[in-house]
Amino acid sequence: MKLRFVYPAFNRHAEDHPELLDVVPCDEYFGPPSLGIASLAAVTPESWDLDFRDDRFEDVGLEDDIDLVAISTFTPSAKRAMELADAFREHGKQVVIGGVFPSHMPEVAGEHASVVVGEGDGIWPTVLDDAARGELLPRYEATEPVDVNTLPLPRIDLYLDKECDDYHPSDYPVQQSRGCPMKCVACAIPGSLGRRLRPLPIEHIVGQVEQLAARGKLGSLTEDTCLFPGAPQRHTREFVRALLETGREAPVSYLGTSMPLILAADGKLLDEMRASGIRMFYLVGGFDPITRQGFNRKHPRQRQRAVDAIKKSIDHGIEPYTSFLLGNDDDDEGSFDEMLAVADEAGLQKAEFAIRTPYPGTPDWHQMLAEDRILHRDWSKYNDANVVFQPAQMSPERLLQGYLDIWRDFYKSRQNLSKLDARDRTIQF
Ligand code: B12
Ligand code: SF4
Repeated sequence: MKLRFVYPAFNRHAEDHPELLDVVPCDEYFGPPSLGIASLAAVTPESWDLDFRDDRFEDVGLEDDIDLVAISTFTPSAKRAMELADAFREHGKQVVIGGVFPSHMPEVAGEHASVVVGEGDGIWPTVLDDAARGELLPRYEATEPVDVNTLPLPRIDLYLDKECDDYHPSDYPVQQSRGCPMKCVACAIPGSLGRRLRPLPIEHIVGQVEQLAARGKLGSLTEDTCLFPGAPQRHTREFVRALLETGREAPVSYLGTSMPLILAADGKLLDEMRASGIRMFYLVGGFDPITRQGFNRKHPRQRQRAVDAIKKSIDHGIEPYTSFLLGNDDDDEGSFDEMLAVADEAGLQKAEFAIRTPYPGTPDWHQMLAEDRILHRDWSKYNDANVVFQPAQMSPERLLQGYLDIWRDFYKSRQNLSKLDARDRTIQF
């Protein structure tokens, strides 16, 4: 039986706004897919002959002889995913779709394909058996959280083997855990990967890093949950010590976290991270009280905490690449300048700017729906580079203009970044 995984295309910031390429002195980063396909491929029985197509730069092969097409999508690629599902069905193929978007919008995705809701790994063999008999159900639901101790390493080779002149990411995601018990307003994870934080075994995380290092790649440590106080931080310390034991600079591009977690982190752990070779934090903004309130001149304490978090990271030798989310309800037209002022005061070198987007499955989505503030459901515009909701304190047009201006204004005084080496001057936008 033949199985084809498909990763649908979506627009990044610089594709929707090419003018950004003229004002940002960094190289734009064409990133890897999520680990969704690599994870499912790893639990696919050998009786299936599988391959993978990346719709962003290659033909998906509608005419090919395939028994099952498996599409993985998050919201920015959902429109394209559903178009592809329709096209494959028109060519007589069975199609199943999974990922963050179908997990939260099964009734929408279900008009185009069989849908898997939630973590796919556990239910995948059942889906494959049904497909082999030509009897796919309209919907599958992962009822039990996957036991992370049983997970094989993701088949990252499927992605690496696709690299070409136009597509050669330097890093690939490494998962340290599944699920999260928090309810951050802008986050879709508790809804798609479950509310229980399940750390992966240290050997598994090290194994993910090593299989990338063996192919000359870096791992991006994507889970902000790894710096939660208590057991998660201890788990991370153990992982960092395993990196230190190798005696070489860790093949890691960045560790994703947030300002409150940096402030709460044990300074010794940050030093050990730096010693192991972790050189950058990806500081996600807009999910926590500091970045939701710190830029409106009404919460001086939160503003100061933002400055302190960036400085603490710099003091420990770890570059705080910061993602600012624009358009929170507390933000007004003065917030753009406030963000720039905080960045300058704290000595920030690199940042990205994203427009708040109420993704389906997040508390933000439910709030916007209840307040009738969703402007449209063109999912291809749900990518942090367009305004899809009615902001509380400005017009959608003003928010979009503020987003374009702040990219320009932030990088105006940082044009020297273009002289850094490729690793240091590359950012994702
Ligand atoms: C790596 C990553 C990326 C990569 C890859 C994107 C992608 N396709 O997911 C890149 C760097 C491109 C990216 C970009 C963005 N990302 Co991102 N990203 C992640 C991250 C950190 C890890 C993804 C991952 O590997 N997860 C692990 C795998 C195993 O989980 P999974 O993909 O969900 O797959 C499981 C299930 O969903 C399911 N499944 C998945 N596919 C399929 C397919 C089939 C057929 C089946 C049966 C099942 C199935 O089974 C899998 C195994 O259990 C996640 C957070 C997270 N922890 O998941 C955010 C996340 C996916 N990103 C998110 C967002 C919002 C973005 C951005 C839009 C904004 C931003 N600032 O980050 C940008 C794009 C902006 C732009 N315009 O360029 C949101 C998505 C929200 C949503 N509702 O869609 C997430 C969930 C973060 C969050 N906290 O909410 N991201
Ligand atoms: S943003 Fe991080 S801490 Fe908040 S719910 Fe999502 S994964 Fe959990």
